[in-house]
Amino acid sequence: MAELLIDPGIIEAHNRQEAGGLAQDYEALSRSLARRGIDCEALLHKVSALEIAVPSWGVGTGGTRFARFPGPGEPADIFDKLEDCAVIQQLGRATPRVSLHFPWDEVADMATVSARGQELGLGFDAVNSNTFQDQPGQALSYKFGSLSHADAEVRAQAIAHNIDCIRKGAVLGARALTIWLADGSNFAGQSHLARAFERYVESVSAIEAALPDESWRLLLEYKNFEPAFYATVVQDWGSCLLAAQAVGHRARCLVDLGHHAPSTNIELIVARLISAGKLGGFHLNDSRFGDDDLDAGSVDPFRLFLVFNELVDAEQRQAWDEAPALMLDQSHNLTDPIESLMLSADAARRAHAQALLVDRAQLAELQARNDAAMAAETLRRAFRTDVTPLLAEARRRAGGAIEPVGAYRLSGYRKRVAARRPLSTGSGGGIV
Ligand code: RM4
Ligand code: MN
Ligand code: MN
Repeated sequence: MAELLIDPGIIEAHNRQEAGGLAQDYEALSRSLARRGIDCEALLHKVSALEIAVPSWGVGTGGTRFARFPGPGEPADIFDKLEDCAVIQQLGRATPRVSLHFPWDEVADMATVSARGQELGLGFDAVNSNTFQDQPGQALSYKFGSLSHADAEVRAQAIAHNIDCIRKGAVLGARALTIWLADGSNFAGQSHLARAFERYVESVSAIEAALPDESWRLLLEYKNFEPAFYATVVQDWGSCLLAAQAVGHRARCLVDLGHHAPSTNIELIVARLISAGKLGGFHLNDSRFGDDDLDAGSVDPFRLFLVFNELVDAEQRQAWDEAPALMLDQSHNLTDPIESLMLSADAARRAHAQALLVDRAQLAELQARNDAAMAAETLRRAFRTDVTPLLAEARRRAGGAIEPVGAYRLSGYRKRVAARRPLSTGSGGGIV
């Protein structure tokens, strides 16, 4: 039995208040779905099975390049972070695993982290490396790059760090390493565009060779810009796909929703990566301009739905050998991170449920007849369905809160941890 950080009595009291209304709403939704030939209970089971990993770095308060405004009771280390993640899971029941970032989550003995995760009922998802910052005492600087650096010694140092992350991940029971590369240039001519990419692929191949076994995955991120402003080495899904294909079958692409230019058709990229057998995972978040790292579904829920629509379609066509890993990657500058992460997990499940509601047989027919209006309407009809009672009922049955933010506020958790966690400082910019 996992250690529970929120008194179950509080969740029960909260649920008692909400249960009557939920029962009515769930019943009404079941009836209206039945009229469309959809079994609400079957849908609930599918939705309950969707798991999303929480980023360890997401439970701290983020910031912009200009400032950071710390919140009360911020986690000071990975053990505090795990506690916050356990609260998210206890109330929301959609996020049973945590994704760690090194060296941010460094401890002397990784087995202690694994043991604490077990006590809290949490597992571990992909581990993340960090060669976008210099660490105190580091021999060589990453100022001019890491895995693609012109100097072989810097590349060797960055490769060694990634291999060390794999070792740590193995202790935690993780099965993937995610690499996001900040390498790039700010000026035309600063770096040789083709050679930098070749060096990156060579470095990633060396890391791939160090994966413990066949079940491990190497998830490669791409990002259109920032911190490099002229040319980023892995700037888009095309470069990412080329790299993943060159490195081998354990290397896959990871789509971070915030790593595209505004108005990019992300679901089309998702479809292409599925066709190529190279869709490895997601970093879910939302954005209006760049890598804004806002809560998933908070800016454009229709886009999130369209991404999940491709996933459900691929699943039903059996178009992949394995489903992509779903992880959140957000930075919370204004909100309580626990609340934002619970809301984002809910947004992901909502988009998934809506995508499961698409009448695919009808859609295929309409597409074959080139009935653009009704094909679009078929998608929108699914998107417009309010599945809130279904998501709440899934949580309730799993022992979570009908309305997680309400129950969380009732619990006073943030105030409790603020009393014992040291206040963090406000200086410095945020994470990238
Ligand atoms: C990057 C990227 C990575 C994340 C860092 C903190 O923009 O999204 O996934 O590890 O930010
Ligand atoms: Mn990311
Ligand atoms: Mn990012």
